[in-house]
Amino acid sequence: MKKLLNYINGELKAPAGGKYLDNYDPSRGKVYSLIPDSGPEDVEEAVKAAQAAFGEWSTKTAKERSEIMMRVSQLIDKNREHLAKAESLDNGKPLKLARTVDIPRARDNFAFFATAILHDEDPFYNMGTAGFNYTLRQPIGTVGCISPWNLPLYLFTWKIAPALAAGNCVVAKPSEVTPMTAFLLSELCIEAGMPAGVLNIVHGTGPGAGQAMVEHPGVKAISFTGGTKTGEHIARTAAPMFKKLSLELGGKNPNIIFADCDFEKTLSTSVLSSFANQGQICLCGSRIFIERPIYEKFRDAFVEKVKKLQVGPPLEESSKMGAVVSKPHMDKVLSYVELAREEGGTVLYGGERVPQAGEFSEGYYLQPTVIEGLSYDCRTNQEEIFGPVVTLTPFDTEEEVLRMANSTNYGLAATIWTQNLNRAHRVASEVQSGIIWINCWLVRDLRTLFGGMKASGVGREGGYEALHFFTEPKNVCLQY
Ligand code: TXE
Repeated sequence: MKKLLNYINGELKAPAGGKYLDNYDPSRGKVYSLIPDSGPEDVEEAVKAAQAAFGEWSTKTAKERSEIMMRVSQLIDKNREHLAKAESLDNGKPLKLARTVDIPRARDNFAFFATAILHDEDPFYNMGTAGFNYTLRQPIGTVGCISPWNLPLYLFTWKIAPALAAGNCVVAKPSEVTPMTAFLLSELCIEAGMPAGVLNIVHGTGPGAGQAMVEHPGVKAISFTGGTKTGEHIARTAAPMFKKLSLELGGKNPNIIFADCDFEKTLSTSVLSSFANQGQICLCGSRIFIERPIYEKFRDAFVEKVKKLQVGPPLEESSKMGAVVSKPHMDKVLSYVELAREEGGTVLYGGERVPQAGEFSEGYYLQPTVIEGLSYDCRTNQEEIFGPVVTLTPFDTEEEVLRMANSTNYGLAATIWTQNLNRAHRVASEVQSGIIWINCWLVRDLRTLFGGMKASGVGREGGYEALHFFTEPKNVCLQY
């Protein structure tokens, strides 16, 4: 059984306490590797290594840091097939998705921030004879990056890359549910010649290694992506220590479809925005609101398309959906389908496990599920399910759909489908979401800001927002 190792001070090493956790292959429902169950001792060693490496790393020129980070990006690209297979096996997502989305984005995360630092500018305010002001941005020091299981390497590198590029040293913890590609990244960093201690990867549970990172006085900032409940807990721990916090949390995103939309494009994209990655993307549109004149036409066409989605083993080319990430998560998603029935919903399609043959018979496969007939304010429509489940709700007016869309505690993403651009901009300004797509979904430019409001998080990632999060700015005023 493969045993993963921590990456501390440039070396791959076992956890101090010698304890390991089972790591499951969700497509077979079987343990296929072991990961370090690290604790405070391992985190302490990682923080010490980061602190020791900070002086040299932070005083390298942007070009020097950029070159090392570009080597990591190139090695991710060179090993992309191996990384994609590892990601698919670890998370349960179709290989095609890992190959076309997850791994290329991890490569691009490193490349984007490695080059962004070669071009960034800071303000200068001239006061004439009274002098002038300049903004001096400096790295924070040792920072913590904690990431979730849905887009493992994609989100892990999206935190680590800007932190390193800005001159910080990092202690990072991937989700214990999907640790494999983070471990493989360790090996690539060693091959790339990343100096010892600049990046440290400590595997383990949230309450174990994660909590120790958040509590450690040497970790000066935390960038976290995960559940809202966990984000709340981390904020409570870190706030009294005045650590900088970036929290990317859950979502319950509205997909608002007006009658004048481009019907075919709306239909095909909505199938994707509902069920990509088995609905395990914080940006998925899980509440679909359809203007009444096209409600039945859209509903029937949507269900017809959803029925054709092939759910199967992730490595099979025909699989459009793979397995959800774990048994507990599968049970959680199924419990919400039960709740929807209790709340008066009608399951138009799905709601059951998808039996698989042979070695996959114990995998965690769920049907894409479409439900109608629920009130907009019931629990099914208010709580994050984070699985292949969407609800359909008709609406008659813009005011009504905005009231329903904005009724949850979340505010991460929204999609708007209309060809009336006045209405598109009006609804975009009114909907309480931090990321809004009009007539498209998941179109991404890494320069753009990323994040949500309300219970979806605090702060923004992406582009210069990320580099600014990972630096401390000073205003220096000089009179001469
Ligand atoms: O997240 P957790 P999970 C949502 C989704 C999902 C729920 C829980 O609804 O069902 O969150 O998912 C670490 N101190 N999203 O279990 O528990 C943990 O080890 C420090 C939305 O993955 O929040 C992991 O590395 N760290 C999200 C990371 O936090 C702690 C994507 C996320 O774990 C910790 C994924 C602690 N006390 C889930 N407790 C999105 N917005 O994309 C846990 N962790």
